[in-house]
Amino acid sequence: MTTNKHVNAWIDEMAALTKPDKIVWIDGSEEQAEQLRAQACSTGELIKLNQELLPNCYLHRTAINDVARVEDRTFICTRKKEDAGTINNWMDPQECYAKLSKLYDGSMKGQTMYVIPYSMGVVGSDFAKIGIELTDSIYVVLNMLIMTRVGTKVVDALGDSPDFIKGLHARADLDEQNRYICHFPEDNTIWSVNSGYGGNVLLGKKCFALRIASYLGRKEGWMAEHMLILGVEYPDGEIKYVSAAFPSACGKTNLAMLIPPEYYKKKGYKVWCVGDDIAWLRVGEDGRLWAVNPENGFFGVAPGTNSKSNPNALATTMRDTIFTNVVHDLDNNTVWWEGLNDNPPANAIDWKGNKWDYTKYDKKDKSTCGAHPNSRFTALAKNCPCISSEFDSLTGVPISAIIFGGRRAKTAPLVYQSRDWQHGTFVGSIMASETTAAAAGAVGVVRRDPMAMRPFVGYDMGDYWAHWLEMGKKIPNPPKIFHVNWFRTDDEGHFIWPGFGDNMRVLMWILDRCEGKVDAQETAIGYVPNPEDINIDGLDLTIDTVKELLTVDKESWKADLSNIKEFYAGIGARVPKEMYDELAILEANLNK
Ligand code: GTP
Ligand code: SPV
Ligand code: MN
Repeated sequence: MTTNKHVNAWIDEMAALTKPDKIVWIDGSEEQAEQLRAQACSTGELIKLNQELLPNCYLHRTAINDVARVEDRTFICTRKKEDAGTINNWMDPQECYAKLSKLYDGSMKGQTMYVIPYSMGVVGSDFAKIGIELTDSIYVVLNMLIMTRVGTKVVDALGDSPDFIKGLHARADLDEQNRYICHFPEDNTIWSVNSGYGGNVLLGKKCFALRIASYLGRKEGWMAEHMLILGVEYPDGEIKYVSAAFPSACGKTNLAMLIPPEYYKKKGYKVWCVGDDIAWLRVGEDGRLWAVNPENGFFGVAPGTNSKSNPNALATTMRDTIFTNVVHDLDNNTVWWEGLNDNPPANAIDWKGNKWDYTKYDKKDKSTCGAHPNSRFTALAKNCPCISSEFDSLTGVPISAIIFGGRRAKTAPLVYQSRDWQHGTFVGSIMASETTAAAAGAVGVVRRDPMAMRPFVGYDMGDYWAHWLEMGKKIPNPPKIFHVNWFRTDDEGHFIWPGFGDNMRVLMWILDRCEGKVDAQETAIGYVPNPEDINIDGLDLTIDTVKELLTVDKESWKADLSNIKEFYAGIGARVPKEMYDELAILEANLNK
């Protein structure tokens, strides 16, 4: 398929190691994809769903021990340990290659190795970067065909260049004890073995577009971030764009596709989705920060997605979609998940492949769920009703505001604004959130997740903050930086803020602030809205509740300080001095 000697030599070497019976190039054609779907259905790897109700949709179930990213088995392999930083797991590259080579050795015997040439970003654009993933999994091939731009056009764009990211994936035995997701940023290489799940194996996504790309971005002067991108269209047709970083399963897909509340809809406001998970950002010639979404589809959380919470996401999944680990409704050969509606199927198979009795389903006991809490849909961006006309733009979109956020039951107010870029970087650095099912491990524990990049930064976290500060100096007209929290709860543990589409009310305050159209109160942590400036027209919510949502409780912030200090100390020597300066300002403000 190519005469590129770098590509061919590498494939030969990987094939000699994994020993597949056959090597098949993925050309991006519909004929080939269709043939692979048929093959996967014949072996049970995929289940073809009701083609009238869900055209070109399929269901896949992963191994029971393989349902989420595995952060404790994810490694950054730099020659110097310090360069991987204290937050990342590290292995010496040579040691790691040797260790994983044993696991890969002969792992594709009797199987086919698929070669997936893909581009992150529009093929041939200045933003785009090319990867090649080798895999023994048709499921991975079919997901990559949705999530990235794949095929002959990518091979042509690469030409004879050695500039591509080499990804090797083998399912091997799906052995948890020997599962490894390893990154070699100094060699442009990713090795993944013993998993068949999402972020562990779709190597263009977290592995390349965040871990490797964040490393490249620092070297080359741009940023790779765990951010959605959306555009708010005003009644006069002008569109303003924001990007937002929330940790995994904290609302990026939902915000990116939000439907405006009646109040705004009637006036003619619209919201357009550019991306739901990853943004690559560069300084434009006009001195603003410009963003593209390097992906081609959405790998979204299924549970909780319904016609009220996220109708656009639901509509996107009605065709050309692969569902993973959701409930199979046998009566009409469709899918179901918790939070889709109140009619769980009576005749159903759960995510583990067992008969599922919905009458035993108890909302409070996750082990009775029919769909895994981290079950997902892989859907094409172009099928999204609110996809932005700039989705395929070569230059991206100009960003007015960057928004950080997390799941905090108390402490963080509904929204606040940082004083400037440096303070905004600090606000990102102290982000914290309750953990979710997107990663293996305990759920609901508060942990620091700076810029939502804790699991995804490909180098030292202190250096990463320094890069943010550096970038701030290079953007003559930088976005303003905000922090939001949709997840404050009352004493009974109910969310106070309605969230979802109503988050637009907060976005409008943010955009008004960017244009200096609205005042704010200066508090210890930054600027907080005057309660009457959050539009609650049509909401079943009083101004007092808004006041409550906006309170900055100094005592709980003070309690957070010691945790922040510990966290900074753990990151170590490379935390920039400016971050400690900001910490000192926060402490002084809280003690005033
Ligand atoms: P990743 O794909 O893992 O990066 O997740 P994400 O950040 O895209 O999160 P997503 O939008 O899929 O939301 C995850 C969960 O949070 C879902 O169960 C949603 O229903 C819930 N959620 C999203 N937005 C809101 C909100 O505004 N309020 C509340 N209460 N829940 C929300
Ligand atoms: C996340 O966990 O942030 C995801 C899903 O977007 S995964 O692709 O598995 O990383
Ligand atoms: Mn994500």
